[in-house]
Amino acid sequence: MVSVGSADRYLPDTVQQAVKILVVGAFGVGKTTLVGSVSEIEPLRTEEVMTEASVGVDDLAGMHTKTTTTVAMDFGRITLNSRLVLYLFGTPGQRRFWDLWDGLAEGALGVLVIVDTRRLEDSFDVLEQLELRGLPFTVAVNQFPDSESYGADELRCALDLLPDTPVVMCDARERAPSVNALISLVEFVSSTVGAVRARETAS
Ligand SMILES: Nc1nc2c(ncn2[C@@H]2O[C@H](COP(=O)(O)OP(=O)(O)OP(=O)(O)O)[C@@H](O)[C@H]2O)c(=O)[nH]1
Ligand SMILES: [Mg+2]
Repeated sequence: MVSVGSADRYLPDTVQQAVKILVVGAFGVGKTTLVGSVSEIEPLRTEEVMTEASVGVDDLAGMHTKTTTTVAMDFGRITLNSRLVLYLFGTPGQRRFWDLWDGLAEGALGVLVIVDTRRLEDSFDVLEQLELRGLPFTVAVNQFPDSESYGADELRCALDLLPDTPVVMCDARERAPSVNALISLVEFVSSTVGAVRARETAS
């Protein structure tokens, strides 16, 4: 988590636009970690210790250090440049909490989907949910030490994504690659909105 000085708690006067971004992904892909890595304010977390009730329900393979799970949401903030601030809303990964998505997604401009390539199939339902809601998204691949590395095109194909969907590599524990993933999403959303406006003007 980045250290938070009192100056960081207040938005610069230059900020003109505040944008809501949803951070989604399957169970344990690193959503809470990423929000914590990039947030300039103390992130809000709703972590609960996983109990025996989750045994056989939540697949902890490859996540030996994971002892808690998000039960409501993560919240963080990042001032991306002097004019633009992002409010990040991380969703719970476990299916039984997916009903919360609708509320969290309301008013979101775009979605960062975190994917763990060791369990790619867990991401299919998540992507389906986004397609149902028609939200623009970028895929951030959270690299774990034992993850195999795949190219962006290979992953686009495996996840059945549209050719222009951005796929970026990141390490959710590191601020710089996580911020880059968010920048990629904002650029993608801006270009999508720009293209729609251009089509509307032309017709
Ligand atoms: N090695 C490695 N471990 C990571 C990385 N990102 C997260 N972790 C660890 O993986 C586990 C999962 O991280 P979380 O951030 O809780 O994942 P989540 O997606 O928020 O999980 P849920 O909210 O339970 O769905 C934690 O134990 C993290 O310390 C990473 O990039 N590399
Ligand atoms: Mg979480």
